Amino acid sequence: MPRSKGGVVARRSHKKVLARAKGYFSRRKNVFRVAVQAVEKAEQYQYIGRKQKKRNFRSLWIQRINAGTRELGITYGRFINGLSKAGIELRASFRLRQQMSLEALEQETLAQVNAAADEAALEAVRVSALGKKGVISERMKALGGMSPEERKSFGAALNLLKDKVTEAIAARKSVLTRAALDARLVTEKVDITLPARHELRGTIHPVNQVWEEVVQIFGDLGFSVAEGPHIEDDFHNFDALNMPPEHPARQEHDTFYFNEKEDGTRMVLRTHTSPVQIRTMKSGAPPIRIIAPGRTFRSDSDMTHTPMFNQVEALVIDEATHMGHLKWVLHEFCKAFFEVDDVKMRFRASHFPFTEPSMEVDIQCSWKDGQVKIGEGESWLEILGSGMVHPNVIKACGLDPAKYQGFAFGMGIDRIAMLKYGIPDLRAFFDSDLRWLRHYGFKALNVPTLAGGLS
Ligand code: 2U9
Repeated sequence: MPRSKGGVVARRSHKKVLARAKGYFSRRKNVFRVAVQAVEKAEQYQYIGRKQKKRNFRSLWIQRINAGTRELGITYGRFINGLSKAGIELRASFRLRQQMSLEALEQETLAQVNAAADEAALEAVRVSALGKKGVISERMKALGGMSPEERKSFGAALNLLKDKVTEAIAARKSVLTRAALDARLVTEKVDITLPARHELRGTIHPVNQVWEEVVQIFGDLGFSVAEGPHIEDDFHNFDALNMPPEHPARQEHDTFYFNEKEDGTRMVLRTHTSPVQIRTMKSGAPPIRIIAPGRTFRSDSDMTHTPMFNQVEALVIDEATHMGHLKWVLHEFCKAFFEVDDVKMRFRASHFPFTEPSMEVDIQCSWKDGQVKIGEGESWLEILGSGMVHPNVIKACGLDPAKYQGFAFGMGIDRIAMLKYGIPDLRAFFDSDLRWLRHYGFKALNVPTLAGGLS
């Protein structure tokens, strides 16, 4: 580096030299000589390239501060903030230095972005630049310790840099994503000659299938579907149905009762769907023409009884309904359900508290090789109970039995499913055995309709 024109001052008075070489206070000759040398050396460093040297020195200084603050576990930004809080001013030239180094930072970061070979590498570059502790983010943090003017200019440059880097990352990302996809398309091939994988489909449970069939048939006969709660009170499950407290069906061992409430009453798991008809009669005026399919519960378990079973009951109430209507509806139902042209039916006198007269209904069948066939032969099979609704029941629902009368019947959905589809053991219905379900189940899309066929 060329020396400044000033050069070494050749001769000066002792005093002047000593004043320049602070600290050398002595008259001794050799001390004076050392002082002269010190002054000479100091003045030799008045280079023309002093500014550049200063810049280099400050750059080094920034790096050292950075390294030092990181070692202490604090960020550069916090350090600068701390200085500012402590009232220590940093010279503007130092800030200028920071601003100038953004260009280098930009070049370096963009080079890294473009050199990223895959998405993971690109993400690493993004984190190191824009992540929480990334170089750009750290500089952002340092803005807090600057004067408003410095913050304005340095902040604007920093934001510009951030935008450039973000854009470059996005552009590189789309290139890399496309390249990754292309690479996958080259290596991954779909072998369309492979046989299709067998799809395991569930089946419709026979109870649901029969339920739908029954709804279809009665829907066609003009009935609508009514539903009600599984947990009932005594009135809807027993009292309104003309079942006095001493009736055997109300006994503890036949019925699932809940614990007593504070008022001494207790709820019950409905033992039949009849409460649904009671609720329908109470809430709407006749004519009534409903079926009530649903779950019912009784404390019973053997080959033909399960504690939960499904029933469908029907109720028709009008001013002139009679037993002829009941017989016709049941005959139509049996023909449609068992899919036969005709079937003989037998009405046997019986007793139910809620109907008077009451009848159990049998249908004609034949037995061959242990298999039952409906609509032929000389045998009879009981399939349901029925009757004309008891006047006490009509009265309990707020209707006048002198004006309204009707019929009702009930049957087990599970039972008629067993009969129609030759299923021997009722208990298997509720075992959830997949082999059983696959064997007796129905295809999901074969929805039963009268037009398309029930089964
Ligand atoms: C109201 C009035 C009368 C419904 C009826 C039967 C006869 C009957 C059983 C068949 C087999 C139930 O599933 S099963 O155990 N049902 O025998 N049910 S008459 O009578 C009613 C219902 C509601 C208001």
